Amino acid sequence: MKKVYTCFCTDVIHEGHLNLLREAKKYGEVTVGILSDAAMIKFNRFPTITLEERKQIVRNTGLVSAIVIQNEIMYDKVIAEKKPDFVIHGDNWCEGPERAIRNNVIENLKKYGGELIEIAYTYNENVKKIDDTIRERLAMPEYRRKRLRQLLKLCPVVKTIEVHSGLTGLIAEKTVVEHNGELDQFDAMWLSSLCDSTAKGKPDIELVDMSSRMRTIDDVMEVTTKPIILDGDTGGLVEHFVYNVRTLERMGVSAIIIEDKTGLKKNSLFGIEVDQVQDSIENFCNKIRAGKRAQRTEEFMIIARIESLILEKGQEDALKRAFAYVDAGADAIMIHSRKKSPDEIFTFCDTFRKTNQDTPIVVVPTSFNSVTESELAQHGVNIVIYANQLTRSAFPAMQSTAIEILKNHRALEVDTKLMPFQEIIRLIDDL
Ligand code: SPV
Ligand code: MG
Repeated sequence: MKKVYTCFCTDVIHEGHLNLLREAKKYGEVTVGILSDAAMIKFNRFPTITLEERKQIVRNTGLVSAIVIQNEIMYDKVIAEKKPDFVIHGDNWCEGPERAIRNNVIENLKKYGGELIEIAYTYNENVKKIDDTIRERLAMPEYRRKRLRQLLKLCPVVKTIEVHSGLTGLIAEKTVVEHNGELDQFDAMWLSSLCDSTAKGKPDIELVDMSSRMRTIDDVMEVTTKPIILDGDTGGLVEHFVYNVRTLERMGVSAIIIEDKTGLKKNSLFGIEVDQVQDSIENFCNKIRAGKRAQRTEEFMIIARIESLILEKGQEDALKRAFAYVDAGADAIMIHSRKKSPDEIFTFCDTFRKTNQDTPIVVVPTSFNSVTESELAQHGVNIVIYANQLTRSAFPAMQSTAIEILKNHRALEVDTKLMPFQEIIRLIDDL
């Protein structure tokens, strides 16, 4: 009997999968690899059912001889181990980043003369409906809210990108990159106060109020499924904060980060160039406690952001605050710095981790941007936020286009720098 292998990363078996398995059976004994959660989230959607359940739905088809777990996106290991005579796959992986997986399979099969069989992917109304239903499920508050905690268990670093509109949400949602034979995508979205304010032409001083921020969250949520971390500025008055926690939780936001400043908040990247007042440990702990008491699910996270290094109060103050905020119930801490070098962040993380190995640490490497995610992870960081780079790249591009049109009194000169309008139309999904 010849050996046939295929890998599934799906939460549902539809007629397309059944077609593929029936076809596979014609070639021999079929083994199905179930892609692990950690591998699946690198290029696909977050699973809505467990690995065990995914195994079960494949077993229930009655069409497979064996099921294995495939832990890596690329097939090197599984093909070396199983030496299948045939790998079978739908022909929908010839375009886009998944092409890298196809190339990898071809390379591996070539080593011993294995063969790739591609069958026409089943596109029809029913399959599309099933696909849409899963996508919609992922966008629902009860699925989205808990996702950050799930990611913290799955990923060495939760890679988070700034969003401030439906369009930037789509970029965070859909960008998958193939680089050096690996696929990757962002895990979560950061609703930055700086960029949300900037998009509205306003300063980052808590002037854009919570109702407006929630409007932005809603725009992002309409077109995405990934979890949202809200930049909650200072959290405002305790009496207001508790209401906002409930609302955000109900909307399906996963976490709010509040910073330990009081009075007129200014952006941290100004540091001590402007007047900024740090809150007392006691007041800020009261705010954290009140927020934790107000929330209704176990899933929502309140993350305490420590501004001691920004305000040049030193490591000791930062650490004292970190431990106090964790004791008050903070689900994670964020430590911020505006130094070019990541050294003060490393020192803080290393010292904090000597006492506390569990509380997630969040960082925003805007100034210390030479540091890599894996270096940060080695120092115990769990969430890395790219807090403003989308806004900072879009603004100069738009400004230069405006200048060129004004200079030339027509738009021809800028055309080569623009996304073709056929593409921008296709960016938005049809219902
Ligand atoms: C933001 O993105 O609004 C932040 C991060 O709060 S920072 O701008 O670095 O303060
Ligand atoms: Mg902010």
